[in-house]
Amino acid sequence: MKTIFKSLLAITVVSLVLSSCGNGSSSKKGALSSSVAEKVYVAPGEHDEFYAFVSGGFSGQLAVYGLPSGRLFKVIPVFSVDAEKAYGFNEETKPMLNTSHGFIPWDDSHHPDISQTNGELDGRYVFINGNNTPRIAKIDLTTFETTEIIEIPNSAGNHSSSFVTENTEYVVAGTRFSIPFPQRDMPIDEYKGNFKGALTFISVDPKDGAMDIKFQIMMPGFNYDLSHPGRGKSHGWFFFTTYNTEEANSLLEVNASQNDKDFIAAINWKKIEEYVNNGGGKKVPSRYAHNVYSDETHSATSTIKKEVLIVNPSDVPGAVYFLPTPKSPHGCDVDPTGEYIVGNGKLSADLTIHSFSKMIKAIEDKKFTGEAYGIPILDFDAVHAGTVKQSGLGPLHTEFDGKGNAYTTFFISSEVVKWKIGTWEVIDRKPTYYSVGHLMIPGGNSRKPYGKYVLAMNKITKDRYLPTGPEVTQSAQLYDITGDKMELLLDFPTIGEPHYAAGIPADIVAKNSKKIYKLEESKHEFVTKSEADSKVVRDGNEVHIYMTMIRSHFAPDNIEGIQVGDKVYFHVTNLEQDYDVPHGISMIGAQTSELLIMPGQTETFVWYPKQVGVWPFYCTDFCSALHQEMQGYVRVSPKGSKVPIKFTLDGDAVDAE
Ligand SMILES: [Cu+2]
Repeated sequence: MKTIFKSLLAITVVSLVLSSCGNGSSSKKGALSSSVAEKVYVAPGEHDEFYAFVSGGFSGQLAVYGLPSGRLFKVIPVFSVDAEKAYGFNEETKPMLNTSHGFIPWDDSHHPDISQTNGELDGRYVFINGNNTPRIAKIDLTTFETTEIIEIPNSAGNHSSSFVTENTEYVVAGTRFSIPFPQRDMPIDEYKGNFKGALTFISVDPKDGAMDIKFQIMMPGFNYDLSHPGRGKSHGWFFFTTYNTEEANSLLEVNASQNDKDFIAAINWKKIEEYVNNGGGKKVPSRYAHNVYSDETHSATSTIKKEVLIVNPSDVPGAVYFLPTPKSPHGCDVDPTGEYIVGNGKLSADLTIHSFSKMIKAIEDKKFTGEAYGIPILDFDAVHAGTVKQSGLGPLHTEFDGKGNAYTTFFISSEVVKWKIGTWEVIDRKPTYYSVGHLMIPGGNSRKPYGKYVLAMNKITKDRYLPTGPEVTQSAQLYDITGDKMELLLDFPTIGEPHYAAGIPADIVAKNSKKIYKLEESKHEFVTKSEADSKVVRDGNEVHIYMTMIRSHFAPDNIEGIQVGDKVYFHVTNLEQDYDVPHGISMIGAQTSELLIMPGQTETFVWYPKQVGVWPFYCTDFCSALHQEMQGYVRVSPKGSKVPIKFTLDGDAVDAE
């Protein structure tokens, strides 16, 4: 074992040194050649061909880039508060970050996946997982906003998530860490046999996209690393890589690398769905939050759910099998035809490919070599389709171009390797700068990949950009894959860790993009639909300001009668009904962020005045030539003062009562 680690380490060092040296003249030639520049140049005012939704990793967000330009369009806040957009700061979105552990302002987001119809990208939603406090989020691609988050109970390190089946019947989440089930106070060294791994199938309503946990399969206490749905002939199945089939609970780098082979778990979810629909499974108490944002009320609600349906795999014969796969497999990828399941053993130099047809035959012929916790282990030779030999070091993930080729990343040898499905021969390899994790081909998770580009997402950039102190950017690299050989076109920096991405032709999404929220349709509890309706209302020590904003003033803009110790709600409606005219508002001393309010939208922040005086507020989004005039004052009197509530509308003073 130790020798393997030492030699891997030695090769890592050598390859990093080599790739650093190679970063001189040869790559400059590539990047500066005019034909390459033309391929990524999107002229001013023109649009990119693809959207790329790139995970922000430990930033907890999702970034939207254009390809091939690599231009950043938007950072969509998902699992982390975002002061720029007031996500998690305003009263409307705070419930989105509620969990069974209370309000959680951050998470680690990893794997975006786009909704599908008939195995093809339909561009309605992007789903993404939060690893740390297990959650799945849904982003609506008409508004590019997070509109639903569901917490995953009985789960931890939610890593083999979030991947959709070919009609978006389910978005699936698998636990990385197994934990006691039910969760309880117990000695950690009694892990083996007592900890369980939950694989969670979240149904997605075909009409409105509403998510709900349909069932959880309670698997043996392995680590479930990544997953992919079957498609085409294997639609109805889902595949998960496992590691730590040793069920070690300490020093996993050694203790979880003992078995020569771990497994890919093959789950016949259609069979389990049928079992559940016929009353199978057992409801068990589990607390988890389900948070939904409504476009009608511009507000989110959080509901704590109390039970979940658990399925024990040995209760559904024929639904779950293990495919032996060498050396702690990480990536688990299914080709566009649904026939091949690629398992990348991260401690192996080879890629192992299983055949779905052979798997079905082996199941029929009962070619088992044993069982684990009642789950049959299929004979390796009976399911094995082929091996890509000595293809690189540290294979992680594979994507497909839809033309019979696969592309696999190698973390240790820092490269993307192109190989042929069926002959398993390596066709091409190109270095990445450096230590690539995932890669993405638009539609690469579907039956119809758009095999024009591959995007490699790198963990280390070292000398690739101007230095910015000890912390330097992470990056993505774009390759043209239309020819036999891959061609590196572009490097661009990313936010957070560009963990994984999902890409889609822009024309599928752009036409549905919403431009404004219609004011007359707003059902926000505190909407103010015209300036004349603006008001200030005191209710005990709470004050509600119903405020409007339009170029270039607030109504009301002078408010008196506020007292130290009050809780002041600013409910602010943007009356604009034009595309791209947001306004912002911020209040001195407010312990929250600004609000950034889209046309027709209402948002709320709370201000606790602590000091007597006259305090200004202003518009934070440069909205017009008179943006600097867009301001107002709040007069704060001592607690118990006799100053009445008073405000100005259209320059005239109005008494509240
Ligand atoms: Cu403004």
